[in-house]
Amino acid sequence: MKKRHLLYCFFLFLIHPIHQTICLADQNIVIKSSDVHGEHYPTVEAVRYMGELLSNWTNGRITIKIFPNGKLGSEKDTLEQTRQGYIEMTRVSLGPVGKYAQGLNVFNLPFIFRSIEHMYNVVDGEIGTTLLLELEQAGLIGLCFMDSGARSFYNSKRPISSPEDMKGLKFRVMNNPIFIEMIQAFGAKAVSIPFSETYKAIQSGAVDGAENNSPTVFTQKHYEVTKYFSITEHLIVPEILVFSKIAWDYLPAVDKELIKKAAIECSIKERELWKKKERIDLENLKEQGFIILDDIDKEPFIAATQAIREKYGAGFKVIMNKIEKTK
Ligand code: BDP
Repeated sequence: MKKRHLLYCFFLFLIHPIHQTICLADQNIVIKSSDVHGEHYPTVEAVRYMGELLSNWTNGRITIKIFPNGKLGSEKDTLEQTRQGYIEMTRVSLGPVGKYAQGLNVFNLPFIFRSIEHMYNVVDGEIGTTLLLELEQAGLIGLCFMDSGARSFYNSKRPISSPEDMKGLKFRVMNNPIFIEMIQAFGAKAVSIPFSETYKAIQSGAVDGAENNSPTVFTQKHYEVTKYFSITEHLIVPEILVFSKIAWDYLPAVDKELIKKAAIECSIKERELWKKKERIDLENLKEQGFIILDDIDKEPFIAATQAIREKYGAGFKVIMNKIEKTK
């Protein structure tokens, strides 16, 4: 019985994809990496650049194979696949990562960051670096943060200038209870729907709108099924690149260092690309006749979400204070 069990384990080891990628391929390492965005989105371009760097530095020994457009599934799914070692890497929003790391989850709180610069200073500084380590107990290695701008509401029904305008509307959010509670705090309804199903959900009337940044609204063509974009900037949720801990533990120290170094270059590249894309896509949306309200008074939105920051920040007072004090 014991022997049979051992044989079975050995069989599982042989068929495990990590073993095939990292051990059997003659030292060649192919990092499979997933993204829900398309080929030319800043996050995808930046990970492609990371792959080019790794390949150049190692004479083609380490490469990245990107699966864009959500080919490997939703962010919730690819995070699980990464945790279990079926893929080596995934680029996701920090939103769905929140459930694996409660400290890191404070970055998902509405109005936690005062500006994009504030977010950069927090995530690139001691707080971000320390909190990334929290992911290890969930089977993930946090490699770097990228820019995703700020998220704002768009919908098919009416212009929104205050939380009152949101009453009775239903919005799609990412997979994290914080976002559901946030919408409820504004007096509206929320439902978590995978990214790839958002267009259809709005089109069919299952929801009235969603919230995101202009590059996403433009590239996913959500402007075709909505009309009003209110620049509330209620969330500044960074993107994150995570590696599978199972795969990571197979790697020699020298390769881990190369991957970490390339990930830093990747995040620098993404931030450059992002700035341009954000500006261009806001213009693109205007050209499509999208109605953009950019003179919103944010105070009522900030006040309505105070209880959520208190609730989720309760166990993390030191972090919350440090974030506030960061310039
Ligand atoms: C986009 C993020 C992407 C998320 C998506 C969403 O880049 O990672 O999946 O929002 O709302 O801004 O699900």
